[in-house]
Amino acid sequence: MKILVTAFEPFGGETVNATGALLSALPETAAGAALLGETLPVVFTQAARELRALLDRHTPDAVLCLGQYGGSPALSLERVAINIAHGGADNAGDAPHHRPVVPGGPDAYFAKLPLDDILEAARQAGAPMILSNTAGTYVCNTVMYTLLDAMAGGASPKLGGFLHVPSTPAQALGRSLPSMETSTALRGVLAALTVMAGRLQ
Ligand code: PCA
Repeated sequence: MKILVTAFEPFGGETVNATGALLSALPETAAGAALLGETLPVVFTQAARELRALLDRHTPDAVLCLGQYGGSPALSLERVAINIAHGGADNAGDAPHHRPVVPGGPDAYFAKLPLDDILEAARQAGAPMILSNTAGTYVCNTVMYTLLDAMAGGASPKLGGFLHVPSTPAQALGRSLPSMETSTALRGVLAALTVMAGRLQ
């Protein structure tokens, strides 16, 4: 059993992405599932392309994509991805305006995750996690939409979804920005992965 976990490179002028430390801290397995860590670029088109290539290369049984959302004080488990790429310049200077992620694709996809079980597992692990009803319209939403579109088209994962994580305390220094210690965020990520691995058995 293999679970692909993706993180992102830094963006928005920052030197780190909170998901990078999480990826480095991941154990090799969770509840019997091998964990494969990969980092995606914060570039709309390239991130989508690389994610599809990773699905082909690793044929994972499940995928959990991680992204940083600096405005949230809690881990945010995303319910839905929409077929819109819209926002300020990505790391390659692309600033899409109301552009579909997949031309002709469905308006939205729901996460293929046991949301309630993951929220409860995070609560028991002592990691603040909420259910979010929007992953935004930036690169994270594009990656979540692309993942679920690939799954709808027959890609290998049986489970897949997205978790936004807050900034780290180091990123929030001197700013009025909520943050979460990586150790706390990691407990939430591992809770999610453990639930996912359990569902795959
Ligand atoms: N967060 C951005 C893109 C990369 C990341 O870590 C987002 O929320 O779309």
